[in-house]
Amino acid sequence: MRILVLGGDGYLGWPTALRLSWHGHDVGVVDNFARRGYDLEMGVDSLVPIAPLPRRIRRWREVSGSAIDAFVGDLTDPVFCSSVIERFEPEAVVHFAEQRSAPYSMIDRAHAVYTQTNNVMGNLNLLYAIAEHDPSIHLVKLGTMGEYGTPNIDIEEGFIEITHKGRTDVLPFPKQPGSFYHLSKVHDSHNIAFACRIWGLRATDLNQGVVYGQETDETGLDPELATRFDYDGVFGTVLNRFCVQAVSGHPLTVYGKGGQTRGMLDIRDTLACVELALLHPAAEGEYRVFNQFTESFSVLEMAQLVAEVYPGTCRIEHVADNPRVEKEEHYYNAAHSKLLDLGLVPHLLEEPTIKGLLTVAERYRDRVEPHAISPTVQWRRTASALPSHPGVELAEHHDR
Ligand code: NAD
Ligand code: USQ
Repeated sequence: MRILVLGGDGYLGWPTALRLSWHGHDVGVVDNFARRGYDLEMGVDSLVPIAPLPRRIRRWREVSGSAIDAFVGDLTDPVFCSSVIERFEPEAVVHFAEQRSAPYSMIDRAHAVYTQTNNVMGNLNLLYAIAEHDPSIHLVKLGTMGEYGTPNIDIEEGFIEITHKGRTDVLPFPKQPGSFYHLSKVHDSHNIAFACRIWGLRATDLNQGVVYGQETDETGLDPELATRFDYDGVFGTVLNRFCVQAVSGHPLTVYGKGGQTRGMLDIRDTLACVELALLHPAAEGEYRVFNQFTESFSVLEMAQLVAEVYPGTCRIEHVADNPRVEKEEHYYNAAHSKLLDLGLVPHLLEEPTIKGLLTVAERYRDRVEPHAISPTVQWRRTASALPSHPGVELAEHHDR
């Protein structure tokens, strides 16, 4: 299959491109290096060093004998977006290319506007490019479990049957996202569903949970094939952060009570889920939603797991003043059977996986910037919370 991976220089896009190439697909990657730019803005870097995209691609050709085409440009540029679809002629597009940090989107007005502009506009340009060049292209779009929020009822996979005043319909599951970033994904989902309905596009919206892990079969073949590993207070995701905190002697930062429960998955399962969606495409005109996670844990449970597995001293600290506005204790039961039905065999969060993550963190411990660990972005807009982040002034003036 000819597959274009948008965001193919990122944490998940790069290893996905390698996996698909390893499995014999013709792969192209698209990226504008925005993610590398956020590192410069934040004054941090991936814990695991990552090679520039051209070098990664060269190394992959040497290691695997397979070529990956690269297209450098911005999806918010409609001309670029359209020309990439026209030139590569993909049968499927995997769309990872968005600003994906909730805290980054909550820094201030400029970062919220940037996040929603980048994500919603890029996705909309892509829908037009597909509709205009080849509506049979299967769009596999990365959404997020955070679109649903934490309602006090079971979460279904995209849709819920509702009976209201004696009439029944199957409708999109209600969305209660918790950041301007998560909201951008809700807007994307609506736009994709609409494009499927009016233009007959085919799309799979993968509502993915929080990803952990860093190594995959293919990235492990050579250090220059490594994918990034974020641990900082803005881009680091919770379990990856806890492992880096453990090896650097920092208390594990559980925000508030720690009863926040999230769907989680191993990075290797991200690759498997995306490939399963590609191999079993949506039908013409179909907009379908898969909840892409394998297990649920509360934040405190994850901290306890890391503390139990880490061989040294490890302290859990409840950050009393949770920087986010979120429920710290809540009901959580989300369906996630569709990918299992397609054959997903999950990697579960067991001791060897946590040990593997701790080993990666230990290997690069000298690169940890202690100043980057604590959370810096406040969800609340109070006078005392401003200015919340060193990036604020620059971004306010330039509007990115
Ligand atoms: P990432 O930031 O590492 O990768 C995204 C890539 O897209 C980056 O390389 C960035 O430069 C590129 N990009 C961003 N905007 C672009 C644009 N306008 N044009 C071209 N390229 C652009 O993020 P990730 O962790 O790999 O996440 C990938 C996707 O998966 C995102 O859409 C994210 O919302 C979703 N997701 C991630 C997680 C997670 O835990 N990492 C969980 C659920 C969903
Ligand atoms: N948390 C802590 N301590 C920390 C970091 C986070 O307690 O040091 C808590 C947060 O308050 C939150 C939970 O852990 O309740 C998850 O936070 P996170 O930063 O790991 O994840 P989140 O902000 O939700 O975003 C990440 C990815 C995003 C993706 C999302 C999937 O960055 O791209 O969409 O996970 S989901 O959470 O299912 O929406």
